[in-house]
Amino acid sequence: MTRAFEGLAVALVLAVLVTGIAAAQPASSCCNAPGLAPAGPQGEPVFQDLPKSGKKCWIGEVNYFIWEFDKTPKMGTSILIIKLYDKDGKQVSDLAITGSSDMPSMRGAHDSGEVAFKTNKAGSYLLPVNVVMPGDWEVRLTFSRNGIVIFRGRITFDV
Ligand SMILES: [Cu+2]
Repeated sequence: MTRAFEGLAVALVLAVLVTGIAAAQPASSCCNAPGLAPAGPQGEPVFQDLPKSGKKCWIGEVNYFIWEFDKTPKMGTSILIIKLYDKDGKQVSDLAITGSSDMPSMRGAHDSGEVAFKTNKAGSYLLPVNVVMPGDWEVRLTFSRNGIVIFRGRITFDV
């Protein structure tokens, strides 16, 4: 086999692998990615739309979580609460979660930056979200295990 031909063969195998991964992970699907955090065409992180408050969001097959606000978000500070569970339904807190809030329609104007959730005694994750203007809001969530991002999702709401 010539060197050029070997290179082509490797490229083909890689293309098949990448296509296979992409097919298994439709960008529109939520919470069933098998522990992978997909990236967009430029390598930018992709935040999957999360189901409604109170619904299970699976992270691969190992964990799921449920999100809710302490009260319906309005002007001022609301607390975003995430309860993380293992596959058997036992509440756990062994992942690191960060959140960043902003208004998608005026991206960057109220960007909170990436802030780590804190856990309370019960092991629930808490993040204050500061709503400073009526309109469309988004919180982007990043879940990591041992410093490696395993899931990204986004919550949207209107105030
Ligand atoms: Cu605004």
